[in-house]
Amino acid sequence: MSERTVIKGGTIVAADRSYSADVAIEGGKIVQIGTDLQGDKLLDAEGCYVMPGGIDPHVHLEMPFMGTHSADDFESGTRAGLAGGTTMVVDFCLPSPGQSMLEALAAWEAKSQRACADYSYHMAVTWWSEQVFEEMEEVVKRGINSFKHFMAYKGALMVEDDELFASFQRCAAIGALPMVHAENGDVVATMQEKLLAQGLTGPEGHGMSRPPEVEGEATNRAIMIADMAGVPLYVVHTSCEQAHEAIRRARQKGMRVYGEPLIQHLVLDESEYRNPNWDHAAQRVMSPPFRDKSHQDSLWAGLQAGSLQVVATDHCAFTVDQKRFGIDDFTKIPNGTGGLEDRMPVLWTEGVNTGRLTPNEFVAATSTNIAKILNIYPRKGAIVEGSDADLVVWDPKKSKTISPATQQSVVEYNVFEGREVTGLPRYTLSRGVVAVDDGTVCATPGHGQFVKRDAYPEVNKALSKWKALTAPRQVMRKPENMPACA
Ligand code: DUC
Ligand code: ZN
Ligand code: ZN
Ligand code: ZN
Repeated sequence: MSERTVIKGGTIVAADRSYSADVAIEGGKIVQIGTDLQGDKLLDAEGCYVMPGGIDPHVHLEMPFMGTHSADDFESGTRAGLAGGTTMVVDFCLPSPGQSMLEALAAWEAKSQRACADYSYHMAVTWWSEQVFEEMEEVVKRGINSFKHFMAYKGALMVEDDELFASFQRCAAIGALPMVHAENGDVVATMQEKLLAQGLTGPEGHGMSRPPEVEGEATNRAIMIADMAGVPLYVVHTSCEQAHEAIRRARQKGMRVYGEPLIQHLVLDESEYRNPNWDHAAQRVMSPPFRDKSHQDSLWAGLQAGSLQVVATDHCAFTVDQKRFGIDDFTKIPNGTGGLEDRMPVLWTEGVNTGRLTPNEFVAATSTNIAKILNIYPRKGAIVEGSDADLVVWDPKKSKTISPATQQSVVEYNVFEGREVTGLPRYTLSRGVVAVDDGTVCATPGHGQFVKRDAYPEVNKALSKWKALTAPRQVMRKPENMPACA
């Protein structure tokens, strides 16, 4: 018989309620929840919350991008996640324009072999053709039920509106969820050119070239196109009120639109780009850029009201030297920041400890809502018998100051550096195996497994077809049959 681990004396915090109970684990699964449980191995959760492990729905590990590769790979990335209580990541498989999705998928599978925690992929639609149309169905069969579209990065990853519409309709037909990076890529490209022509080459130009209007417009456009295709929509890295407003309005009309703020946008603002130290500013360059503080209030309000559902990181870390590719031209600074290790401690500190979120809402935003939206609930995101034992024993009193010296990411800096956080894992368990023990990461490369995410069930598909375009039902009348005008 397999070893039985029992997490003892904690308070279970689920998305819907909190209660005191022990949790017994065997064979990587939760097998019993109750009081006074016994086991071969006991983990003390006295004074702690026992929560579903975090799921980060948006990371880029070892991704070829802007002439380089993001610096954290599946090993360092998942280690970072585990250190901060995140037990699953969803990466983006990114075919280069013209490349087969299945070929790109094979490359991603090879890169994922050293993952320390479970993982899944979203597939990016970076170009459009008959082949892409055909391959999308095969991708879903392989357990990837979401497709990401870039509305920005003109001349590289960006897709046009006709391609978006075609792909969204395809998603509707095969039971997949479309996602968008919503920024108007044409406007961004024009603004970049203008700023560079004026001699503005520093990182402050990054934010100026991508104002909130650029994101609000693209978010609204994607929502309307999804509505016409009759498919739900997931908007990644919602960073501003303009985008949030479009999502709020759509939801109020009954559309299934999901919004994903990043932990970076919740707590960091545009003043970072005016730091006189070039490296400091460039290290914060990501898209969408950091906004002024008023947008943070909007994002927090969205999490409280439920108009925004999940918190992610878009973890896409680059080293100091990689960032310096853009020393003479801000458009060449690789876009991206880290955050995998810090998402949960920072959200707990700034959300729960300030009273903005309840512990249950924290669990919903970091795990349960994500599992539901991505169709892996209750295998992930839940503490119920039969679920994977991806768990975090969370010590709400444990503190640290965030520092690159102690982080798992391979980059030399951290955008949250110097921030004090209170609320950290005592233990993180990946399918029942202790991967973090009081700050020490003891994760095993290769332990992580691919999590298949099935196509959405018929009932969800039917519910989402609120305005799907259908063929006209009425046959055109011949002139001789037409009734006279009144
Ligand atoms: N934005 C980033 O900052 N990095 C990766 C991709 C993206 O859209
Ligand atoms: Zn993006
Ligand atoms: Zn600095
Ligand atoms: Zn991203």
